[in-house]
Amino acid sequence: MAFTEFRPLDEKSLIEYIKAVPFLYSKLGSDLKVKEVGDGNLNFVYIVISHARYFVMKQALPYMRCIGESWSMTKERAYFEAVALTELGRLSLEHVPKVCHFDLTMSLIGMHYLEPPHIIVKKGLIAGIEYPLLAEHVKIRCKDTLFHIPPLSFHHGAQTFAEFCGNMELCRLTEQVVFSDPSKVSQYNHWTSPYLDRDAEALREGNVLKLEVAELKSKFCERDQALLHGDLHTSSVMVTHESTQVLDPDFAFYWPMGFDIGAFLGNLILAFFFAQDGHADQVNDRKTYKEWILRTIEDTWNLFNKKFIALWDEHKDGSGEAYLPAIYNNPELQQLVQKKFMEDLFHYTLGFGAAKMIRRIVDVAHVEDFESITDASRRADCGHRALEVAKLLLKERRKFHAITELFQPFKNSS
Ligand code: ADP
Ligand code: SR1
Repeated sequence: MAFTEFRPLDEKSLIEYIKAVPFLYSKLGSDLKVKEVGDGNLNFVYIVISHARYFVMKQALPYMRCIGESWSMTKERAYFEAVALTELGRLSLEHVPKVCHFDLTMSLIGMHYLEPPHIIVKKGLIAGIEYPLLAEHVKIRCKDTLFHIPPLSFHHGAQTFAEFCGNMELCRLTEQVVFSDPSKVSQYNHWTSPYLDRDAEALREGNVLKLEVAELKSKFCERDQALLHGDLHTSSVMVTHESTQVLDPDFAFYWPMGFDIGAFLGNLILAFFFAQDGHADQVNDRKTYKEWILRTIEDTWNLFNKKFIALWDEHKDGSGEAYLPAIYNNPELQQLVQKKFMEDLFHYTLGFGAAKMIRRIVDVAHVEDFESITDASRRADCGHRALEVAKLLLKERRKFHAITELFQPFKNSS
């Protein structure tokens, strides 16, 4: 069977495809089993098992998996995911699965299989598993990919930048679902009704909130600061106790860097409320686990902050344009500049994180931590409390100077 035109694959036709592609056939042979395991919002993911090895094939169809054909979406997203996996993998080799095959016509990526016990972080959080190296690894991955921005060091090329400008449809989608849909009536918005009806209405009516969201959205649209993953939530990361792997960067684009760190921290804050309060029972009140989540949130930011400054110091006489040594080579001024830069980044991180929390409670794409709480009133109670915290972060974020200040009230009450 020739695969010269796009066609959606299934478990059977993927085997035909592999047999028809010499590189894959030589690696995997013909005695194959295939299982579709996709659980994300957008794409289809197949685990291919041959006697010799496991492999992953991921196909983008011209619509969104979680909605169906009524929400069409470019299948070219697979191209940007493949380029982003390669580029982000080049910057942070140990934390990204390797791409081994890409077929533009079929919108199909072949990549290394992350073998068990790798598990999606979100599922680990629901199960109450601690990952001692998670904050350290996310810090490494973030500093590897985020430090290389023009003002500080010239590492990303104009060609890569130009390439990602083609990923406009997914940019628009992010602008819509993160920054606009929660503030208005939108076709696919949903929440735990009737419990959260009033909360959803408050989001649509709050002028102060809308002002803050407008500022964040402008910043998001205007600032091409660094190549981001673009969707760095806790379902985009697979972990074991020793390994942390970031996958699924089909939303990759040049955006303000606080959007990636904010997404990760925002999702951990959601887990603090949902996965823990919503899933606690008489056997396990999850108190110790909640403490670990808070520690991971604090460590992720603090370790990243420290490493970022260290890299900046190391490169202060380098090719970065914004802080020329001839002007800023004075330790006191250098410190002031760094403090201002990091504080600004911190405030945007909190703002973006809060916007991401809100959208997961009221827009089209919810999170498993939340959805898996079967009791609606309990789920709504967690959602309500998470929304209150997200709104506070949106409005008051500039008053916080350290991440430890954020969680003081929860440390006393958790
Ligand atoms: P989507 O783009 O639809 O969000 P994901 O990239 O998140 O899809 O993948 C969906 C699921 O497939 C993940 O939750 C994970 O369980 C599995 N998966 C994806 N890539 C790999 C991989 N390289 N190794 C093992 N499992 C994977
Ligand atoms: C309709 S929005 C679908 C969502 O799924 C992806 O994981 C992104 O988070 C996107 O916003």
